[in-house]
Amino acid sequence: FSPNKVTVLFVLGGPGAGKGTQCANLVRDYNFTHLSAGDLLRAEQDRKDSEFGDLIKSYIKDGKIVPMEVTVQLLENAMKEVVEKDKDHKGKFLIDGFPRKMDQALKFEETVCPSKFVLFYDCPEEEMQKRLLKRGKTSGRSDDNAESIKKRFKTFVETSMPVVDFFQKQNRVIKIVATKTPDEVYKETKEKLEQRLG
Ligand code: UP5
Ligand code: MG
Repeated sequence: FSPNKVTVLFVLGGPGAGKGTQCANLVRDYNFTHLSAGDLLRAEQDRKDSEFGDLIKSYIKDGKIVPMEVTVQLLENAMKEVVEKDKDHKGKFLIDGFPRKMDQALKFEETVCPSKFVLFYDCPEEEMQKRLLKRGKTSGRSDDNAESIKKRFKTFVETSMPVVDFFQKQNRVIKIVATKTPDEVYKETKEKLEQRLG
């Protein structure tokens, strides 16, 4: 993927910060293709002949980061598939929930494509926990329970925040308050995004 031809935005934020919710809005209004690393991993985990199924299952339940080779490959394949299927694709991608470890960030930007910038949804743990426990009643996600949520938060603080800080030092982060209503969060997203995209 040539950086002149594609626009990749990373979408980061703690578990339950609202990444997926806001990506859906951006897809509707800006014609991005949304790729959630977590969704791709869950799909791979459920694929019958996947050699990584069991590994992914245990990493997700423990809130740990699946070895980067797996995730980077899934993302790259998904991007290629989209572009091959749609000859008019403008190359606009939202990469949601990735990169959440430094090695992934470096690997992706080196071997796939650099991102233009990062949308970072900032939300306190208390609020994220409330949302995830509520969703857990119906989501069927193996990691939407108190024990896994605690582990996801720990991984986020120790492993994923350093990635946000890394991009922040390069002035590539758009930080958005994620505690308000989804509509209000989206309003701030739009305003800041348009400022940045010019
Ligand atoms: N909600 C959303 N916005 C709200 C708002 N403003 N006010 C009130 N409620 C709001 O939202 C979560 C819930 O909150 C929903 O019920 C929503 O209605 C409500 P959502 O938009 O789904 O938030 P999101 O940030 O997308 O939360 P998600 O649970 O998807 O975050 P995670 O980052 O934990 O999950 P992800 O799927 O990205 O990753 C899961 C696991 O996969 C990781 O823990 C890890 O084990 C693995 N993984 C890797 O190993 N490598 C990767 O690169 C990526 C993932
Ligand atoms: Mg999500």
